[in-house]
Amino acid sequence: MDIVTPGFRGRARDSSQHLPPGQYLVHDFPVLSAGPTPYVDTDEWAFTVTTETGERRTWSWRDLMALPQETPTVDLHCVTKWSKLATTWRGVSLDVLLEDVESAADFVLARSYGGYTTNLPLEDLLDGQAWIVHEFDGEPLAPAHGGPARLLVPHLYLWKSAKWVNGLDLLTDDEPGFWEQLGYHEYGDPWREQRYAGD
Ligand SMILES: Nc1nc2c(c(=O)[nH]1)N[C@H]1C(S)=C(S)[C@@H](COP(=O)(O)O)O[C@H]1N2
Ligand SMILES: [Mo]
Repeated sequence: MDIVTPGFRGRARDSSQHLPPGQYLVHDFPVLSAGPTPYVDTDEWAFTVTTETGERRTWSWRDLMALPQETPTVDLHCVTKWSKLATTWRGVSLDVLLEDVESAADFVLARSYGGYTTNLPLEDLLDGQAWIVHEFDGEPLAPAHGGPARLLVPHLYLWKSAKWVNGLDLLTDDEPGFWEQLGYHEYGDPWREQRYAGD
């Protein structure tokens, strides 16, 4: 006779240990955009890395698709306090895209179609921590969530994951992006609750 109640196993999947301080769990996928959704055709889509010396490297959609693809499953934490756990994406690691780019820069300003920007240290994009993703949950990424492609940097608050990304400027000096200029934290680590400048 089996005396272990099946439901008891649920405890092992307690999600609270995956929630940074001040966050709550959601099961839907909220849309947060500071402006209208740009609709970018993949025929016209391009992604450009510009180094601190002005050298440029551009990938077309076809170029992006030809690179090795990864399928990361990650937790998302928005500064407005919702978290969504175990989301699955598909895209190209920034390690692959930046492999042949020569740079001594320490900072990055990510740029998007529509004009959004966000800044982060270059090292936070490397070593398997960030991707340019074009699928969510096995489907092409919806425009509202940043399709055709967005940056995904899940270890930082989600405003760092620029939707509709079209380039990275590699910079010697840090430069605040859209939300960072409006008082949000320059780094944005959810586990240290770095929501606003000075946190
Ligand atoms: N281009 C662009 N990227 C963006 C934003 C935006 O307004 N424009 N909002 C950011 C914020 S504040 C959050 S929380 C996430 C929301 O992503 P989602 O709409 O897919 O949930 O996108 C981030 N990336
Ligand atoms: Mo956000």
